[in-house]
Amino acid sequence: MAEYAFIGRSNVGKSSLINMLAARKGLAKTSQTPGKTQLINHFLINDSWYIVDLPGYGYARASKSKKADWDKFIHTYLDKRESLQCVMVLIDSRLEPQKIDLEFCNWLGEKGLSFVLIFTKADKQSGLKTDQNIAKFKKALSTSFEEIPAYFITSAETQTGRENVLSFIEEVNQQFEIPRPTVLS
Ligand SMILES: Nc1nc2c(ncn2[C@@H]2O[C@H](COP(=O)(O)OP(=O)(O)OP(=O)(O)O)[C@@H](O)[C@H]2O)c(=O)[nH]1
Ligand SMILES: [Mg+2]
Repeated sequence: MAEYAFIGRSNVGKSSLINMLAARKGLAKTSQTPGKTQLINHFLINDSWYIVDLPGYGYARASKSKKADWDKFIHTYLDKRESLQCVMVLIDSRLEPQKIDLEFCNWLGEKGLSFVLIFTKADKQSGLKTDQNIAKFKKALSTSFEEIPAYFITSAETQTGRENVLSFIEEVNQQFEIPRPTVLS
């Protein structure tokens, strides 16, 4: 089945967004403390597609070897997973462009992986501030991308963006073809 990976800096709101999209509060475990999600967790939605919750990157208190383990584990998953349709990159809408997020987008671009941007926690500041930060992020990405990927503005608190993200996933699902095993003649 088609799957969509939700990824971003630790504490950006991945698990909260997943719960908001699935309309199930305790589905993915959330926490005020960064580093909550430690594994690749699959959640089956409508018996037809998967949301994938991943551990956050850039967790400042993780040891160097733990960070390296994370990189290997997640990069391998993203690079090799055939049913992965799109990487949903979560960016904190309150912040100016962060190097770690730009680097991660560049890595996805180098690997030729499809991704969209999701600007989270939009309830935390004015719409104007959110728009300014998005404009800056797009500008920073434009130095390495010819085309800027689609983006969404969300809030797990107010449910902003829920319909838009789900419609996007539904559209991609329509195009998903189940890989068929090759029959040897
Ligand atoms: N106000 C507000 N708070 C949010 C929103 N999304 C997440 N939070 C809060 O941000 C904190 C982190 O949320 P999580 O969903 O656990 O973040 P995560 O990205 O899954 O974190 P890790 O699993 O540690 O990488 C929690 O205290 C959430 O309540 C949002 O849209 N609005
Ligand atoms: Mg999490």
